[in-house]
Amino acid sequence: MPPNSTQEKCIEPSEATMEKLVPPQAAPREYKIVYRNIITFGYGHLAAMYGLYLAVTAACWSTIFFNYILFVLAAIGVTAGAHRLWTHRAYKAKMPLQIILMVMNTLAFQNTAIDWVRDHRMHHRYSDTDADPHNATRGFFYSHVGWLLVRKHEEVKKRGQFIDMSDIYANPVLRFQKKYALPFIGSVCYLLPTIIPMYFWGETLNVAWHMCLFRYVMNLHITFLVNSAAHLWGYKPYDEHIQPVQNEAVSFIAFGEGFHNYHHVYPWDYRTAELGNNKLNVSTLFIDFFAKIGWAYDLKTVPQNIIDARAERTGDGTDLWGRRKDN
Ligand code: ST9
Ligand code: ZN
Ligand code: ZN
Repeated sequence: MPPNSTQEKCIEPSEATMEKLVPPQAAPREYKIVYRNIITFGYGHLAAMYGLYLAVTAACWSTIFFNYILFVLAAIGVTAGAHRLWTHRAYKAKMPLQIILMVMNTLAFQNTAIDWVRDHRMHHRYSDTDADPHNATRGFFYSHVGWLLVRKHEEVKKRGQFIDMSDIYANPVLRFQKKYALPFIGSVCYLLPTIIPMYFWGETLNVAWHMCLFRYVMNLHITFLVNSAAHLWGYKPYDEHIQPVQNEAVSFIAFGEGFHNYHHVYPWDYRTAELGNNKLNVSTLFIDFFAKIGWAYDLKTVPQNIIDARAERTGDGTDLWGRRKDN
């Protein structure tokens, strides 16, 4: 019998149907290994370790300082850009700030921001299930880096079709980054950070290249810890029924992104934490600075009484620093 439109409708589940069916958590699956990624990640890690060795034994101070600045800029390009602005729309940014954040985000090369946002919106909608690209119920290694070494679970691809990405596909700054991904990311993340130390202060190619890779791999692993450690080890002051946790160590090294129990309860809060203005939340300070000069606006937060009531109702009895409230 030839297919007709009624049959096609039966085969293609609607968004409403998808929403009703909860994806399984870590159902048995066959991993399809992507050997290209094993090789590139393998090389990247060996080169980064050599970069660390050269940083200690051979690099100019200017090269070390330069890479540290790039590390900070790249991190904020992920936290304030891809994460808080583009994925969660937790604040709005004028065009000059969007361009600055896009360049900083390119420095971090975590795929294009468009693909990053798509995966991260899936992560929030289907947290810790097979439709979450880095499903932490599959353990530390999978949620940290393993998910980038295998083909994605079918649940991600199937349900991902229904994620609303219209705002992102319409964003000219992000379309530019995607359209020119190869030359643009190649230049901003690798080429310029290698050439600048050689040209301006006479660093060797060997040191400049390997320190560039060390900085890049550090940025990656710190980001990965939000997907792994901040879904596995910590406390849950806001909702004890979900897997994401508050992890202070991750917050400190990931520029304020380790208050992850809070973030999964209130993803639209631009601070990603109950208290934004503290030393662990450099990304919030960055956004606050641009709000002062008018380039960032409509910063969203959650009223304190709502946070307190929710913590009282569903939290595990700790405060935002992990201390038991009844002590
Ligand atoms: C990298 C990733 O950078 C980093 C992400 C980190 C995320 C962290 C989040 C943390 C929270 C925030 C905290 C920030 C803290 C920052 C602190 C900083 C110090 N929805 O992907 P493909 C479909 S890795 C809908 O190839 P495969 C779609 O049709 C480094 N649909 O899947 C797509 O086609 P198209 C650099 C989806 O083939 C098609 O599937 N990057 C979705 O299974 C194919 O997509 C690399 O090395 C979705 N979510 O391959 C590359 N996903 O795109 C690594 C897929 O045309 N990645 N579809 O629409 C890969 O090689 C591949 O993605 C793969 C899977 C092998 C992992
Ligand atoms: Zn998460
Ligand atoms: Zn998020």
